[in-house]
Amino acid sequence: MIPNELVETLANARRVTVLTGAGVSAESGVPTFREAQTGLWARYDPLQLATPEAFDANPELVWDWYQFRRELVRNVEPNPGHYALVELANLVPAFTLVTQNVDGLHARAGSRDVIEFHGNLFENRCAAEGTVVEGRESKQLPHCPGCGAPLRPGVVWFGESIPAAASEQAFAAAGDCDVFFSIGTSSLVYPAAGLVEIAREAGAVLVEINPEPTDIAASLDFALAGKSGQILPDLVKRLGDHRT
Ligand code: BJW
Repeated sequence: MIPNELVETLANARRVTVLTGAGVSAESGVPTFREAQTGLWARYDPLQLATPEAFDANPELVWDWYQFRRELVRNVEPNPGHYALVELANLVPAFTLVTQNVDGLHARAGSRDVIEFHGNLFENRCAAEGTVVEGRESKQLPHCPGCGAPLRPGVVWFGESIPAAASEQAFAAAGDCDVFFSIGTSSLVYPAAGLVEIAREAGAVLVEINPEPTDIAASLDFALAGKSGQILPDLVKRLGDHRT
């Protein structure tokens, strides 16, 4: 399943950059972004809800959706894919983990310095000023103690800019790596989907891990068709065995 050539490449790599998406949390029980929503939220389209326009039109509805997702994520655990990435970081000289996920599961698994490209589900920001507001967890839509505007989750919605530091660090890491992994992402949402192109221009070996190979899979060096919670632990074991 895992080609020897990939293990060799990783064993000789200086810098490895990994981009993860919702598929990495799927085996923890977090639905992927484009998966059909269930229960109360089945009739809503996540592509419509994850927008500033939806929040402006109905902040209570959007707040409720995020409260539902916060509760869901609080009740799940990182899976073997998350833990394998913690180990991979220890097996290569330099490692950068960029995630599009807002669930914080990489950090809960023990990954350090995770670049959260689309923000964090558990952060609250003032919708008017953009400032982070601590300690306002609430079932009902809370308001900014400073200006009274509604608070919103600290995530990046469609049409919004990626936080500057996260964007700079992620593009720098993609542009200076020997191996670039794209794991559990549909590679449809930009600018995150552009990171692989930056890595390609830098001459990196490109690897995808996804049970449903994406549109870009055929143009990559390795497309491993399978679940990240199975392939990543195997890959880390093979790399560890190769080192000993
Ligand atoms: C498994 C698995 C298992 C299952 N193991 N795998 C260029 C071209 C075209 C459009 C644009 C462009 N540039 C910008 C745009 C517009 C837009 C965009 O990309 N739209 C596309 C829909 C076309 N981008 C933006 O608006 C971005 N902002 C921007 O560009 O601003 C520019 C600007 C400049 C100046 C001023 C102002 C603005 C922002 C994008 C923000 C995305 N935010 C979201 C929501 C976050 C909050 C929340 O969660 O509610 O981020 S959208 C959603 O998509 C979420 C995800 O992080 C992101 C990516 O999704 P992901 O992770 O790929 O998930 P899925 O569900 O799509 O795929 C899961 C995959 O896992 C599948 O492939 C499965 O097969 C696989 N899988 N089980 C491994 N076990």
